Amino acid sequence: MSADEIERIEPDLDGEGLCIGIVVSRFNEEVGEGLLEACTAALVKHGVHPADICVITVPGALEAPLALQKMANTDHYDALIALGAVIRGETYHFEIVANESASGISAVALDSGVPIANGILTTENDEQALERVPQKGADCALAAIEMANLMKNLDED
Ligand code: INI
Repeated sequence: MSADEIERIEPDLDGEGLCIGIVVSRFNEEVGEGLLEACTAALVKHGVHPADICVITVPGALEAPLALQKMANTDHYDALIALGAVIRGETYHFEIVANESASGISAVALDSGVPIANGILTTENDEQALERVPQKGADCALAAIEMANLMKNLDED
């Protein structure tokens, strides 16, 4: 067997025709809105039509999994994105919020089969969160597009 017989599916970052749902936590609103701006700019830059993007907001990161589950179950979205921030600060239940929201988001993706890019930052303070906003927002857009195209590609086989 020669190496060129091995099938390899390359990342496809063309967002044309994809429907993307975004859930934003309002708990740390400045961070959430910054992530949303960076994320939607990257989605559009990669070909996603603005009319194919739906944004909803939830009070906090703990509410994100249920909203994502509802969106996933519509069968309308090719990928979903969760945005927000869990900031340690003075919050004694930081670990609970951070861990439960992350595991809830993973569970929704695995149960529904709809890919979810997790852009819920977990940081020590506001400064760290704001610093990560532009990169994380754009990274989530690309992860959502790549995974949506990968799922479509694997479904075709
Ligand atoms: N929600 C967040 O999105 N980020 C946080 O930092 C946070 N802290 O620190 O508590 C937070 N808590 C709220 C939580 O997500 C729920 O909205 C709340 O418990 C009501 O269910």
